[in-house]
Amino acid sequence: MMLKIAVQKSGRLYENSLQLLKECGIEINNGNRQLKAVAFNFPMEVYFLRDDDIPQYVFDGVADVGFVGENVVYEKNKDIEVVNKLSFGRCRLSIAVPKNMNYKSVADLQNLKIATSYTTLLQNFLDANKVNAEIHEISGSVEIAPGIGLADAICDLVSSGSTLFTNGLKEVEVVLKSEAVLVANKNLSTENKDLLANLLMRIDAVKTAKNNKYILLNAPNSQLKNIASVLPGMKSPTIVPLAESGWSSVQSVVNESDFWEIIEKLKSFGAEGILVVPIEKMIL
Ligand code: PRT
Ligand code: ZN
Repeated sequence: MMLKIAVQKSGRLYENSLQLLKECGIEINNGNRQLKAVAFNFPMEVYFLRDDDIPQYVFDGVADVGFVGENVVYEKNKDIEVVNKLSFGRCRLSIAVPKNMNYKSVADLQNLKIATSYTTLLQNFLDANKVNAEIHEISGSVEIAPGIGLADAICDLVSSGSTLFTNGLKEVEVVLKSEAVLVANKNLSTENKDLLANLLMRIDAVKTAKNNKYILLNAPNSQLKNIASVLPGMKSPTIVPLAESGWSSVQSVVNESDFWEIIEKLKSFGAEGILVVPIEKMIL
């Protein structure tokens, strides 16, 4: 039994997809860029495809699962399952207009001609906002359409916004926020469901580890109660006496999001020699 996974063959998702598999302990040799590769140490076969084709291949069962952007998943609208968000490939599908246009609300799009490669998502957005506009489908270089008189506005992916800026456009509506996701066929065999569960457990361990840091510090024993109160740890902090009497070493795990706030409090309670270490895997 093999779990067949579809990965973008080149482009913005390629590196991160292979990196994630690697961090999950799954090694693939794609040195000479074949279309298909077998993992050394996990029953997995990797298919390298154009991202646009991945939803269809997963729907047909040619691939069991795949890494692809939500923008592609929802545009293609195949009956497949989104099983996990992957925290890379973040972008948004947005509507942009020439920067000198006096744009006040979505009603200003009425009767405009909008160029996009995302006709389904754009049509749904316009319908939801009761706007009538002409959708002009183009497959690439959407951002130049207003400049050459092909359209009045565009609907395209944006990340930093610099492409819009250099083309004299401004972002006015967000149609969809997107990141890379793991999609799966809805009729997997029992064996492949088990392999997918194993893969998901590994992905979660990698993601959780990235959101947490291991912290070690020295603290005066008189302050241990205060210090323990701000350190959650997996269960509770580990406290070990130091050779120097009256002092202890405290070890714990803290979340990235409240990291600096915790450091401030620890310092105010007299913590010294604070070390912060990345975590490779974290299984809760
Ligand atoms: O050959 P293939 O069809 O597989 O690749 P592709 O050219 O269709 O896709 P690719 O590699 O460009 O993008 C793959 C996926 O990456 C997309 O489907 C998104 O899910 C995600 N992603 C994240 C992006 C961006 N950020 C992004 N900025 N995809 C495209 N862009 C483009 C955008 O279209 C525009 O041209 O980058 C430009 C805007 O970037 P900024 O930084 O100037 O705003
Ligand atoms: Zn594509």
